[in-house]
Amino acid sequence: MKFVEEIKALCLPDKVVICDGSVEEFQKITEMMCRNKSLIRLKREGSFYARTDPDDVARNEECVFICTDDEDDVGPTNHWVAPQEMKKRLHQLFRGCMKGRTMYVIPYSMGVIGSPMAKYGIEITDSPYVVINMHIMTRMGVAALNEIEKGAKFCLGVHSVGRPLEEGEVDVFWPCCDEKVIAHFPKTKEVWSFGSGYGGNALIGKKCFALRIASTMARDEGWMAEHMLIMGVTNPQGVKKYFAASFPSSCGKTNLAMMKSSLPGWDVTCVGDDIAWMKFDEEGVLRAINPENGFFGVAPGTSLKTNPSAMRLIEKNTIFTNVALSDDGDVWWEGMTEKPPASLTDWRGNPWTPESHTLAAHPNSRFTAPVDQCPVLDDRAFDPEGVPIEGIIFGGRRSTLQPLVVQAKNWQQGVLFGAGLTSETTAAAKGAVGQLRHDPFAMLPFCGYNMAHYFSHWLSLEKPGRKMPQIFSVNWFRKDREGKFLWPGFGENIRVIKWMFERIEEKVPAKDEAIGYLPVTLDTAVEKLLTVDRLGYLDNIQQEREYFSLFGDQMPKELMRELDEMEKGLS
Ligand code: OXD
Ligand code: MN
Repeated sequence: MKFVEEIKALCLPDKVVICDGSVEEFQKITEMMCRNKSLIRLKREGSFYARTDPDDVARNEECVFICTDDEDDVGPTNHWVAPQEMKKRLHQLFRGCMKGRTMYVIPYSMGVIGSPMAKYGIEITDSPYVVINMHIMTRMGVAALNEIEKGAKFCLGVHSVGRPLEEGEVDVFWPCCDEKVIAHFPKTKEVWSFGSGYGGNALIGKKCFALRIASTMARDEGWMAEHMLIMGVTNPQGVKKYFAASFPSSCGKTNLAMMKSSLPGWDVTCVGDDIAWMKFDEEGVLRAINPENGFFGVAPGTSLKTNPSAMRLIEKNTIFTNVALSDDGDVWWEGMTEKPPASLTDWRGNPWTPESHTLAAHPNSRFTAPVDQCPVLDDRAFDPEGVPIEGIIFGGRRSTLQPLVVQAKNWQQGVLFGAGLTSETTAAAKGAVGQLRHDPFAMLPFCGYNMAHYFSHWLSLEKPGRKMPQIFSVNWFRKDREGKFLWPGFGENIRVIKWMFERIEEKVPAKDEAIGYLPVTLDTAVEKLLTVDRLGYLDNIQQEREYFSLFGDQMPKELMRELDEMEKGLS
């Protein structure tokens, strides 16, 4: 592979390893990392612990660039740099950046190898942490390389932590660099990521390829690459429906995807928790796959109460990053147990006790665990044709206004639900937490092209003969005046899903409101969550208008008309 030679000549690593994806390879790298103290073997079977540099704990949205010939192609919500200019900067940054390190070449597949919906990638990295995470998160190694050698197209990712080692220099436990750049080239399907080892920045298969680059491919080829979980829901009669649900980062996708239903006879099974690739088949059915092979989940808040399946998922073969370490070589995080252990080592490596005034685990600490260990894995999770999606859910973290659940009256209104998604920011990205921001389709950090064109793409998917899924919006996060959550969430969310399921079957009535269809009643305790705050909504519409004006004349007229209709209905 000529490009490997070229990248080697640019980055000047000491050694090149072509990864085969084997268990032995995983063992060899983890052993080497344990020896050099960048990884700690845990008491849990086959599990490890990594601690990052305190400044490399989340996605760096400010450092993400989309490089296209025409600036209009990326729109006002992305950072644009001309390809030649970015390549010049990258060549300076990457020159000699792997000195003293090993350069790993990782061939991988997103999706089951051979699936008509699978796509291939090669990530070149100097981070062994990235290699062991890619082992879990993707289908990597010989089989993927075979497909590429047979001629399958692939996305090339070049990644460096950006910290060359001088002769004889001892490495730090988490090498990274203050200067970070994550540059995407949709035309050539290339990603160059420099300076960070954090998952969302460094595991190129995930956000960079499966969302940013894939969204541009989906636009060109008529499919969808979405920041969505995929779940199966079975009712007491044994009828199953699949839903895809879009929530911003760290808003409970993993919990919803593995939910333990509180309603007898209703069951949830998991296909994926973060990304969905979806395409209408010849019968007009929307088919979805989870392109990932692992979960890169947020640890804090995960417990036997909130997500018992996730707790079982991570019992073995899991990499934990930035959680707290217990004295007996296990892990802990806020929310795992009601009472914290008497003594821990925190995510920064300092001694910690319940009297400490700091968090033991970083709020964006993570677990990386294999999909096939999920105890509620759907029996069609690896179906190469994908599962049929009948419902699409949009949800944000909003303490006010947004009712518990609303059903869109038609596809167009549903697209407006997605476009108008706003949510309070979380620790998944660097920056302030808890600030309300527009996050259309939960894709603000992940859409690889002009968001207004993305809205048009969604609108264009509705075609005669297609079985369009029903679209819903939900909000589990409404609070009362005292700041207490009004809805119990977690396993109780099944009551909302049941309503959606039965709406799809046209079995339950609904209140017809300007903002969509609402449940007549779910149960008296939630009445407050099912009323429409007319004035609040009118104000919200103004804010949406203002936000959409950012896109100027690129904004699809249909969505603006939909907004006008809603406003008229509320006045
Ligand atoms: C993730 C994210 O890691 O959205 O999934 O940040
Ligand atoms: Mn995500």
